[in-house]
Amino acid sequence: MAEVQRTFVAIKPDGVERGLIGEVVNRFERRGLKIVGMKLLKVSREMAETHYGEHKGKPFYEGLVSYITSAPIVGMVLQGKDAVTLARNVIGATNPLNAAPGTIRGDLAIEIGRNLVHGSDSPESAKREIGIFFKDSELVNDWTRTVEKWIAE
Ligand code: IDP
Ligand code: MG
Repeated sequence: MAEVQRTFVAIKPDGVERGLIGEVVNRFERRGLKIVGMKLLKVSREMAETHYGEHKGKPFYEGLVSYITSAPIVGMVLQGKDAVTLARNVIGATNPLNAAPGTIRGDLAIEIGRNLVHGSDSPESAKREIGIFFKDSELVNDWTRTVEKWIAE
């Protein structure tokens, strides 16, 4: 049974610098996911270390923290049935070299260290990541879209 979930998606600094905010947001909107939170922010080193804690000690970790803190990101909370998997599928494989055409990374990126977008990998990660980037008061919890019945049964 499909479950309504929330996921944390971020347009990373390369996406913001390259003027791809609209292009990326558009892909999630068109797919049918509901945006319940969105903001532009500069990620602090502390936030980056919390968010990417699982990668601490890996060879790419320092570069990753420096990349994600180098320019603003756009953080989003997206909601929908199976939102976590759905968003990961819209984003594509971690290494853009292996990302399918039609995915964000497969269409717009070429390298793993500049892969444009982040998406939570599980409902538990989503919960944790949403908590890093958003206060509950910044999320719209009391909105039913009028188009909802045309997107999901
Ligand atoms: P994901 O973003 O698809 O979930 P993860 O394995 O969780 O992929 O890695 C987090 C991020 O760390 C990637 O999106 C990418 O920006 C960066 N990263 C992962 N592996 C490498 C690497 O080998 N070199 C450079 N950056 C990497
Ligand atoms: Mg990940």
